[in-house]
Amino acid sequence: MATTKLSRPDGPPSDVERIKHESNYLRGTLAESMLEPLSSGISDDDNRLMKFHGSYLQDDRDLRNERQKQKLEPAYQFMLRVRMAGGVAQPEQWLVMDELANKYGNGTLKLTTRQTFQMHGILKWNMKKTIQEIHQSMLDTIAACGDVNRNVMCNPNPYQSDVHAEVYEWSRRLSDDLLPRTRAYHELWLDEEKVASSPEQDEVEPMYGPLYLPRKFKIGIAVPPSNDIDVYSQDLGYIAVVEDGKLVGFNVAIGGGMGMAHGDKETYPQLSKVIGFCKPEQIVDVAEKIITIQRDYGNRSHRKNARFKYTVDRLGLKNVKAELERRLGWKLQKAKSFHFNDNGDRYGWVQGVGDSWHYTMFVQGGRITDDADYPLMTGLREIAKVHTGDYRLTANQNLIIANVTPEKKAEISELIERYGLTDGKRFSGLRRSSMACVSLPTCGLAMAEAERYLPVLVDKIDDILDANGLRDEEITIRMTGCPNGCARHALGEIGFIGKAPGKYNMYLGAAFNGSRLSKMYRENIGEDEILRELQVLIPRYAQERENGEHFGDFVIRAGVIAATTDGTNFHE
Ligand code: SRM
Ligand code: SF4
Repeated sequence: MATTKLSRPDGPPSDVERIKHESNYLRGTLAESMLEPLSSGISDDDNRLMKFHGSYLQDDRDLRNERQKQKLEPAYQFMLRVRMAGGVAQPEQWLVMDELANKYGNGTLKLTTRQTFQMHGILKWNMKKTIQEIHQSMLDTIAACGDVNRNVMCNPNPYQSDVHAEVYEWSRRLSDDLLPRTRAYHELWLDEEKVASSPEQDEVEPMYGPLYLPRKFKIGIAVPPSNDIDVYSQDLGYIAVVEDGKLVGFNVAIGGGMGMAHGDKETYPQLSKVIGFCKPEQIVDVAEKIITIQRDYGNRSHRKNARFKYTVDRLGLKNVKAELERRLGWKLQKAKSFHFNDNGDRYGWVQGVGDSWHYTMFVQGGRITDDADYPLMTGLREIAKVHTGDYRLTANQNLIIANVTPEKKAEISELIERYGLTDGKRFSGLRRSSMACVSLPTCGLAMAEAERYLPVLVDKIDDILDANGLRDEEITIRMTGCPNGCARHALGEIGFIGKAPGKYNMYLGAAFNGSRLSKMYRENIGEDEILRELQVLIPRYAQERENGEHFGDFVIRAGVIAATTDGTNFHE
C-alpha cells in the first residue's frame, strides 16, 4: 500500500508540551502542590497536569475584584469533572454526587454538554477525599479533561433499549480502551504505591506516548434519527446504522469541533465529514488509529490550531483517510445512508422495550440546585433513593430517569409531582431547546454571562413568541460566555457568543438537526438590540414560514442570512 506523505507543522513546541514532557507521565509536582499549606491554589504547571486528572483550578470571579482590593489571593477552588461514558449513572452514584456536591462543593451539580457531572467550588484540602469517594462509587475523573480522549458521548436513546444497550457498551469500550495507562492518578489520589521506574517506562503509554496528544480529543456516537450528541461537532463521530432493529455498524465522521477565537480567522468551528463505514467490532481500532494520526501530525506549536479539525484541514481529508486505512491495514466500507431529525431531547414519559419506562426531564442550563420555588436537587435526591433503574445524562444538559419499572412508575411520578419537577412542557419550546455553558462565575475564560443570563433573556424572547403564537415552536437557542463553544453555540438556530460583559455576537441559521453551522448576524450587541432584532425576525417567521419549516432554515430562505455555496457549512 502506498504511504501518504504527511508532516507536522514546523515551530518550537508550546509550553504545555514542555510541561507534559517533564511531568513523568502526568505526575509533575502535584503531590507536593496539593499538600502545600500556604496557598489554596497550585502552580500553573501543575494546573496544566491537573486537567488530565479531571480538574481545573478556578477562582470565584464574583469575588475577584473585592479580594484584589483587599490584597488577598483569589478565592481559589477546584472544578471536578467525572468520566462517565454515555452519561449513564446508577441511583447510588447520583446520591454520591449529590452528597459530595453538598459536602465539598458549592451545593450544586452541573450536568454538562458532554453528559457528565461537574462539581464546582471544591477546596484544595478536600480534593483527595472527593476523588476517593467518587472512586468508591465506581466512577472516576481520569481523562475528563486534558490532551487525551475525553468523555465518550452516546445517544441516551430511551426508545430502543436493545440498541441503546449495545451502542452504550461500545461507548464504554472506547472510553476504557482509550484511557491513559499511567498510574499517576492512582498514586496521587488513591494512594496506590509508586512502582519504581523501570526500563519499560517507555511503554507506559503505548498509544499516547509521553507527550500525549497535541490537544483534547472528543468522540461521540449518534443513533439516527436523533443527533442529540451533535455528532458533527466531534473530532471523531460514529453514526450507528441499525437495520431490522439490529446494529450493523457505524458510519465514521472526522474533523468536527466548535472552538474559535474572536477575530482570529485561523480558528473556526467546523462540521465533521463522513469518510466511510465500519463494523461495530472495528470502532475501537478506528479510534486508536485516528488518535495516533493526531498524535503524530497534530500541531504541537500552536495550541489554538492543534485540534484534529485543523490537522484534517491541513493534511487533507483524503490523505487522512488513506493514512487511517494504511494504519488499520484494511479499508473502510462505503458510508451507509442515514437521516437526522433533530439535535434536541424529547420530554416526558416514554415506554422503552418491554416494561421499561423512561422520563426525560428538562434541567435549565444543566444546573441541579434548590431554588426557593423549585427544589430540584432535593426532589432528585428523593427519587434516587427509590429508583431501581438508571440515569442517562443527555448531551443537552437534561436528565433521563431511565429503566423505571411499571411498579416504580407511580411512585416516581408522585415524587415528580410532589416536588414540582417538570418535563419541560410548561416551558416554551425555545426554553426547552436551550443550552448555556457554565461561564461566570467559575469559568476563567468567560467574557460574558451565559448560564445565569440565558434564562432571563429567554423570558423576554418568550413574550415575543407568545405574541406571535409560537410558544410551542421548538427553536434551538444556545449561549456561551466566550467563543470556545462549550454549549455548541454554532449548532444552535439562534446562537450567542459572549464578547464583553452584557455584549454578544449573535448567530443565526444553524440546522435544527445539527447538520449546518450558524453564521454571524450581528456583532457585539446588548439585550436591547438582541430583542429588537428578534422583534422583527420572529413575526416574520410566524407569518412567512412554510409548513414545518424550522427557524434556522427560514432565516436562510428569507435571505436574513446568506446561503453558503455548498449549502451546508457556515463560519465567520
Ligand atoms: Fe468546554 C474549556 C466547560 C463542553 C470547548 N470548558 C472549558 C473550561 C474547562 C474552561 C477552561 O479551560 O478554563 C470550562 C470550565 C467551566 C466551568 O467553570 O466549569 C469548560 N465545556 C465546559 C462544560 C462544563 C460546559 C457546560 O456548561 O456543560 C462542558 C463539559 C463537557 C464535558 O463533560 O467534558 C464543555 N467544551 C465543551 C464543548 C461541547 C462538546 O464537547 O460537545 C466544546 C466544543 C466542542 C469542541 O471541543 O470543539 C468545548 N472548552 C472548549 C474549549 C475550546 C477548544 C478548542 O477547540 O479551541 C475550551 C478552551 C480550551 O480548550 O482551551 C474549553
Ligand atoms: Fe467558559 Fe467559554 Fe466554555 Fe463558556 S464557552 S464554559 S465561557 S470556556
